[in-house]
Amino acid sequence: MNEATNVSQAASPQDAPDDLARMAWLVEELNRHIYNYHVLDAPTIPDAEYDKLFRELQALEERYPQAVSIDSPTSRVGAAPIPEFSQVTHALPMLSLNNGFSDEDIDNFDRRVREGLDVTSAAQVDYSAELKFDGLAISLRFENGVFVQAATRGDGYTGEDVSANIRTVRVIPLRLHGENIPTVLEVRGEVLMFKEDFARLNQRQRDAGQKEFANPRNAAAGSLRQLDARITAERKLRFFAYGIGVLEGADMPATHSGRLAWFEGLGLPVSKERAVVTGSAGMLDYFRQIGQKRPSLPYEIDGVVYKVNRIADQAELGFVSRAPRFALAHKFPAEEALTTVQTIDVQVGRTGAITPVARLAPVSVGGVTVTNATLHNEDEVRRKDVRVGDTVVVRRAGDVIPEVLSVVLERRPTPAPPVYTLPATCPVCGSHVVREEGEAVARCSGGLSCAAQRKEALRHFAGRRMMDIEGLGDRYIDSLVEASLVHSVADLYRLNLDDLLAMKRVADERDGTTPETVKNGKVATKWAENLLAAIEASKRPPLERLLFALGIRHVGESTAKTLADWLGTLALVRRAPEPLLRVLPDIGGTVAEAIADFFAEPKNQQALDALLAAGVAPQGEHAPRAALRERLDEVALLAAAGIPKLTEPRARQLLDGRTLDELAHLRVFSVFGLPEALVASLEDWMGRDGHRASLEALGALRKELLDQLPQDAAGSDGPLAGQTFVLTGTLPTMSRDQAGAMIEALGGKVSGSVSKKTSYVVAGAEAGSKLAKAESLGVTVLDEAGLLAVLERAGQPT
Ligand code: 5U1
Repeated sequence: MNEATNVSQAASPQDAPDDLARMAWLVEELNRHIYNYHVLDAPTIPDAEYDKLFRELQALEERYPQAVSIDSPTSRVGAAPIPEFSQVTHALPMLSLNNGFSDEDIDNFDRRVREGLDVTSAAQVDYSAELKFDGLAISLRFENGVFVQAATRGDGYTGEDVSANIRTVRVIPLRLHGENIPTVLEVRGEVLMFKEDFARLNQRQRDAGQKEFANPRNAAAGSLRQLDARITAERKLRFFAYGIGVLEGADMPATHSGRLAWFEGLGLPVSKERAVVTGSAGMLDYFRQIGQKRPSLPYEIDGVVYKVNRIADQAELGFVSRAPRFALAHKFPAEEALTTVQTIDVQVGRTGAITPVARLAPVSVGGVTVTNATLHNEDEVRRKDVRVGDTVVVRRAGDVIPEVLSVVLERRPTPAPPVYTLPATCPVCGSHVVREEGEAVARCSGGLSCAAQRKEALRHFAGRRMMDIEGLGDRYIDSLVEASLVHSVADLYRLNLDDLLAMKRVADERDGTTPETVKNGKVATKWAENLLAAIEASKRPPLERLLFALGIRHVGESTAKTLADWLGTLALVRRAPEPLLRVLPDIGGTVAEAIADFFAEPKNQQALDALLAAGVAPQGEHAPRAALRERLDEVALLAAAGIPKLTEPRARQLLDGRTLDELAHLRVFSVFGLPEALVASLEDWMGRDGHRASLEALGALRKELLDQLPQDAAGSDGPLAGQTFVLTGTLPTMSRDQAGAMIEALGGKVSGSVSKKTSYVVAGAEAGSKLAKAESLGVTVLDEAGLLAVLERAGQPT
């Protein structure tokens, strides 16, 4: 160890103020030259002179290791290799963008924006128009102007810490320029590789007999995700900034275009190919101009991005699911290529959906080798008449699964191959394949007895946005199912160390991957202990994640959230009848039916009971939202009961002071002045499948809920009547839903957007634009403790 050498060589900084001043000057000077050279493309000193200054700084840093500056350019050569990337939770999620492809999509986007902003039909909206870089999204964090961390996008919520790699990217400043530096700034943007740097890298790879990269995007990703940052330092990566995550301690321009210009002033690279355009005509014009320029750009783009330019308007429009309503990616048409179909297989999905897949002679489509393409469903195969042996056009759009577009009939072999038909039985479990009337999709009827469906259900259940069981990847899931160790999701919670070790032994033997150490009698157990710990740690999910994890058809993250938010407990969700589900916001007929069908299936209820018995318990359950009271209107519930021809006005006419319970006992419907067809429909419906009993049960559940809920949700009653709260960010001990339920229980109202009329904004960690808006409007901001104090004062026992 050369610690002793270091000590003897190192000088004390206090003894050499001139050296220290020189070091500081060199750091600043060299960083300025790096910026001029890499960002402005306008070098101001010869390379040899730069190298001389750099070596001088290196020598001084060796002498004064305690005085090495955090933004020293010597740190850009790459740190020593690390064993793995650590995880970074994004303070604000890194969202994705909705896509548009046609002129009509852009017109519709503009129309939705204008409607959302209540802009009159004649008025136009300004948009910031930018390039959609074909690279990797990244978040850079600067504290007091100094670069401290870089994280990949990951799943949008958690990414990987690639700080050491990003340090090597010369165009990224290690210290921001200028005055008015924020205390915290998270810059979002794209890391990419220019076409000429990509060509040079592939030449080097060829010369070294190493694998070439398929395209600049893959090269950029492969270079950034190097555990040895010295390799990243050898690859020329670039960066363009396009957005802001967290910002503290500085004012920002009120338009997106202003912010991009502000970024430039801070020394961050921003593409010059940007513009502020007006209305959909302006957007389409920009798209065409960029389309023409695209081949001559030094980097690859896959479209352009439009963002509503006024930040206040962006805040007003907000987000839907994981994408902003104020932005749209306008993608260039997908790339296409010709190849032949070698065979057609089928895949079995989580819900048993059978998808025909064409296995193709490998072909490069836009730089990526494609060997499989989806044929969607049987009707699509028939419509396109795809047959084994055909020459077909395949299309790849971004990271979407490639698809077969059409058949080149002139090249069909003779004699013509037979027309494709879907297999009658599931290739995995042998159960019948059934296709219900009116459905495009055929399904394996094996349910969870089909290993393919079990595996897919487990994959979904364990996924990061569901139960988040780290380490339970595809290979282990396949092996657990194949070894019959796991039949249902609850079985995961009964696994022990011996099960996992046995499973791995079988998997390794099957794949021929048994490690030498195992052959010599040594068995590694750490991975299995970690996996068991991860399974254990997944037992307390928020209710919405558990609901999403169950894999109910049509229930994505946002529906799961609505169910958890409005109904509050698993017990209520699992017994909620379809009409009750239908009156919840954003839950339509198909979704409500799918949820009710799922819970009507005894096997699913048993699987859920088994999960609870295994110790899985949703966190943060709470009483139903007080606002549910307004939705429990008997007319709305009856109209949502699925009685053919029964509209809401007719339901009102029919009820006319009666309760649902009374209605369920009526025998004659011809006396209410209803149209004949409706009377027939009512009589028919009431006579079937226990409908009367379900109506009765709906009436009883309605009464039960009304008894539990506070009298007035929106607040003419209760101590918080007339007060509106907005909840934002993560509260330390309770979920936003729980907090909302407590507010509503006292007659307060919970709203999603901040206005001058908002009484309080309750802000937790990582609160975003709502907090900023509250501050700008002078609305009182509370933390969790402040909220509890308000509730206590209002009479809530906390
Ligand atoms: N130019 C640009 N690319 N891009 C990608 N802007 C931009 N903004 C993005 C993404 C994902 O997202 C925010 C609008 C959420």
